[in-house]
Amino acid sequence: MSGLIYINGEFVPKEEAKVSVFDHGFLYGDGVFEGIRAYHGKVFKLNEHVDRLYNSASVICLKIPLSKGDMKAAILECLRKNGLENAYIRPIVSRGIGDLGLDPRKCPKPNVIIIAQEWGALYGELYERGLTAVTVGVRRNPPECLPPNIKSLNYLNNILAKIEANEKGGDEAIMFDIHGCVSEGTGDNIFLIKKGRIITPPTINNLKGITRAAVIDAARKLGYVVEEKNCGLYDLYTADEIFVTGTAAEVGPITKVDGRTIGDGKPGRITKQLMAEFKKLTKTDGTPI
Ligand code: PXG
Repeated sequence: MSGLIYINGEFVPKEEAKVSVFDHGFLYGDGVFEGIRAYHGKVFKLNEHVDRLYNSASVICLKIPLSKGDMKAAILECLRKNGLENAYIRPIVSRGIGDLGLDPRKCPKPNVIIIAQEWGALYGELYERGLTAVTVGVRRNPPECLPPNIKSLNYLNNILAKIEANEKGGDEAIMFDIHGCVSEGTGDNIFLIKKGRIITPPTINNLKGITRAAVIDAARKLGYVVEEKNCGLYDLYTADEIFVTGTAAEVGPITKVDGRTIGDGKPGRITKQLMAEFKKLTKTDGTPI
């Protein structure tokens, strides 16, 4: 059986998986979600993703009507029901049905949805060649307005950046915060390497990426120095290597930024080592389905 979607405790065929037009997730982007992967019959970093989902929900005062344990069980059940071993999993919790006013108090019952489907490598042959990135004018939401740590259903900030990158012919956008510090990509965190040291922005201005944390951990275990510090446009242009990390992107090498060649224009040595290390982790780690 394939194409079964979990909605509020039931599994329904995807053609019948529907939510109301009065759901505030649809009307206002009021809700949270996660993007998780399963590799080789195991869910990668399941606990971390479920923790982040509940943290995102708690910041927007959304009470998920399921315990974390039940949420994990539902995710695993969704994979089993769909016969998936390598998959992308998207749990979504929306504010639920309300009226045409934005007040969340009018929404008594959140909707909990889990979609699971097969998914391959996001960037295809670009893992060998390297991605072309472009910096964009649109700035990442400052924490004072909407903390970028919340994985919310409102991705317009990132979508504006993606539109700009598409216009400029980039595979991915690099966003800055309002102070001119590098923030992240539209759906991934960013790392620079300079003279053998690995640098990534602190998570005040970006999503606390789970792949980011796994890669930092792996790099430190390999003996690399990893620094979490702010960097700017100059640091990008003069980096020896750049890569992005994300559940979708995995570890993706960037070989060009705004037309400047990074390093020798090929995925760098340390980047390739971390790509291999990450692949190893996805083979060995995870919660069995
Ligand atoms: N920053 C942002 C803004 C993201 O959306 C990441 C960083 C990386 O976080 P993780 O925890 O995944 O390492 C993300 C994650 C999609 C898709 O549909 C996007 C993400 C994950 C999965 C799918 O484009 N973004």
